[in-house]
Amino acid sequence: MQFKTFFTIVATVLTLNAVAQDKQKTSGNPIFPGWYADPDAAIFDKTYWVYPTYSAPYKQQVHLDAFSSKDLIHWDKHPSIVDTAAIKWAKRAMWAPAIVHKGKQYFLFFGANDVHQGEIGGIGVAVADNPAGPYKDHIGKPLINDIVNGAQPIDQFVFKDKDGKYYILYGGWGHANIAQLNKDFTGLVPYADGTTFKEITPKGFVEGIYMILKDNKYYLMWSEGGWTGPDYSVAYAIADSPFGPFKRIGKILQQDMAIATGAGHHSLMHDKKRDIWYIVYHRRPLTETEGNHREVCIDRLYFNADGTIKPVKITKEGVTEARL
Ligand code: FUB
Repeated sequence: MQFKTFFTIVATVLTLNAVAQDKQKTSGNPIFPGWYADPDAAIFDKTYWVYPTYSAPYKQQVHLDAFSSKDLIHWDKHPSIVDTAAIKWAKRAMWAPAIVHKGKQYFLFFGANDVHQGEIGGIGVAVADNPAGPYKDHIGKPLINDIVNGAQPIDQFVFKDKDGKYYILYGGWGHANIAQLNKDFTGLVPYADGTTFKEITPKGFVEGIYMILKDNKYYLMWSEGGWTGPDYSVAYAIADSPFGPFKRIGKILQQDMAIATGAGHHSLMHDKKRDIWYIVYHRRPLTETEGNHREVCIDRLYFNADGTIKPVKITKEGVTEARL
């Protein structure tokens, strides 16, 4: 064999190897197998965590799983971190968890029972000593049971403000409320005017509320459209206070007919060291039309220089390996 031919073969093999290795170094989408939705993502110590809804018929939604990763590529499943055996009042439809690490404990807020007025259910809170649980019922009853301001008590998000106060933002059926949590998350603290709930519903809001504080601005995000359909999506607003007013700016996440439909109900992770923002969300493969066939995916989220959010490009590749 001529030296030139040998050199070409070696170079080709090395290139193919490099390409293969590069391929391995992206998460791919979905990031873990199975039908899951409404992911709440968090970083605890040097580990990424995702807490999704188990996406199945309501009567089969009697538990929640969690997933963890050290590198965004390999994800470990933590099965049944909480279930209806641990939460006696929850019978079905355990939905959309929201995780909070406070002190030495982890609090997992969730919705249960697809509650309607006069029924038992709504938003509950469970507690554990580590992020993988097992979680126990924190108060033995729903934290928010009633329909207030037309908001179904589901899809909560817990936001820590810069003054250290914790707020619970929540709501389905097109209405969003904000209430202040007490210090040990066993109840709500009325505002100075004597009310406990303030409605903050922005135009287009359906469910799946989320908030971040960035550069002293409050970014409110939410899902629009119907979760079983292709046009489910995420929009946002920016305000100077967690109470708004929230004027809708535009969509940040939606279907891409070349990739997937029904992209919505998201959460964010911020890698502070690298200043990288990740959006974790669910979407439906192009091959599927069944409402519950939803998968958890990850992509990058970017801000413009003026603080607005660029529309997310949803991908098949996901994100690159990143150890914390
Ligand atoms: O997964 C159950 C429900 O679907 C959630 O609570 C909604 O936000 C929608 O994603």
